[in-house]
Amino acid sequence: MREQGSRGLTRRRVLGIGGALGVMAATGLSASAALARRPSITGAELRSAVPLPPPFQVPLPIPAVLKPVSTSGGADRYEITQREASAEILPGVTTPLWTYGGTFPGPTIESRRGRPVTVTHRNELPVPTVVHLHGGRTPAASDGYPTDLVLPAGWREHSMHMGHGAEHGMHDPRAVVTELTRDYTFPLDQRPTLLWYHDHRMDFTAPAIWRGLAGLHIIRDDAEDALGLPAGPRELPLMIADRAFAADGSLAYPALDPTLRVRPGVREPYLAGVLGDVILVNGAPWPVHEVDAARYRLRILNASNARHYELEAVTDDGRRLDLVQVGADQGLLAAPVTHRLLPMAPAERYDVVVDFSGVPIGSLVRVVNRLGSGRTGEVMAFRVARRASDDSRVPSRLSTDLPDWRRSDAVRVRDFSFRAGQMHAGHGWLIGGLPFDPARSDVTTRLGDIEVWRLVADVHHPVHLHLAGFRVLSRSGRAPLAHDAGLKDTVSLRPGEAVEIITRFDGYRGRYLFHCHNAEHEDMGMMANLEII
Ligand SMILES: [Cu+2]
Repeated sequence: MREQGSRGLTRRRVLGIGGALGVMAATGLSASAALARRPSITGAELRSAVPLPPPFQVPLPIPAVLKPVSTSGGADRYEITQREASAEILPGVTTPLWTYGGTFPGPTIESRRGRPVTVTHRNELPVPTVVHLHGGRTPAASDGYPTDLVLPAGWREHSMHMGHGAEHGMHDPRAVVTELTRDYTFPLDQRPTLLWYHDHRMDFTAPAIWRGLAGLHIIRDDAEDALGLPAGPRELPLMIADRAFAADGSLAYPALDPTLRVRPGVREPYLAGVLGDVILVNGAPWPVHEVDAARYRLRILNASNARHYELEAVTDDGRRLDLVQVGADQGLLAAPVTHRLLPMAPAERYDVVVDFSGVPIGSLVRVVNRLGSGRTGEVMAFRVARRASDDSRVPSRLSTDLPDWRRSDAVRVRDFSFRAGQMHAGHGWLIGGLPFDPARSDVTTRLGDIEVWRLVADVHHPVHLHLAGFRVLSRSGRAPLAHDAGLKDTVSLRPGEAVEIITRFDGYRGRYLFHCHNAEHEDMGMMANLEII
């Protein structure tokens, strides 16, 4: 059955979604907002209980690049300890975090295409963890399947003592569980791009990322280096994430079990997603960064659990600067695409060049979020500090290796709905009417097969495939949007929309996942197995 697009959505059909409307009512959206063609927000916002700083005062931090512990044998080895740490995120406020290596974001790993990397993660946190390299073309054993837990010291004894050894995620016979450490090996035989690593533990991904378990991983190659894009201090990674702060300075999160040990889930008003009222970039609230009047390459990641953004770069005199997109989730576009407004769903990345050369010295360029209101309408600012020479360029041809799969290449077409529904007698988010079950095969495909998938949404769902990049073929029967260009690994399904994607399941055999990257939806069932044989 071909699903109707948003424009064909009748009132009767919208009401038929039922469960989703219940969720929206519970999250405080009015019925008219729920019935609107494009509700701009999926989720409910937490309010911080500490004073928030004025915008554009805190300098933009750049996450440190991690040094390998060894580079011998044609591979780089890294070590990261997952541990509790504190940071002063808001000026004068101490915030306890769960971190990779003591910082939020975690350290950035910089790699060359095709040069393998092994990261030894050591879990010194109080709960099990799982590391997933988002966007990585990674063998299944290192892809961070949600039940492939790394247990902290003493966890088994504690679980038996507490009598919940058979808790969620512990009854998957295929799970490969390790104690204290695990080596994750990434061949990185893939197009250069900005990846990110984050926690992916069964049932508890959303609160773990919220507490700080996220970092960047950049892959480069000679061809990209030769393009002449802005580089060095004029290439900036920007990890955007919203958070909220409790009165004691900790990160507020409406977990049913604040220890994140036993009972998953969030309190009812937040079932559609948890939003914060503070916008962090690289872990700093509404930061400011001093720039030359020159071109900059901004490598933007939306690392928020549930918040969508529509970004604009606005000058003091109200001009909107061009956002020249050179890359998508999975690397360089064929040719630049110029935007004024950049919609970003959770987990999407955009690689854009912004030219500050026409901006008066001493003035600000604010990055604003058109989907926000009040404080969430601001993201960060650039202060144009000085004139400077600029030998960077944006070539009209960026890459020639994008896959050009055609509909007629596909050996099969699959349909998946992403909708609210019932799970364990409570609220869930379902794919094809089912909540996630590690023991169930949802998709089995052969290595090398090309498939077309039709994805249909009730509310916003950013859908992510592990292992395979894909291209967007259509949105509700129409041509893709300008920002769908290139090779993606996460596509934003908008409310009521049907999106077709095409991909080739290439790389490795094994058990992978596809899921919604609204992290709360993901924890409430919206994942499915992808078995490549
Ligand atoms: Cu979702």
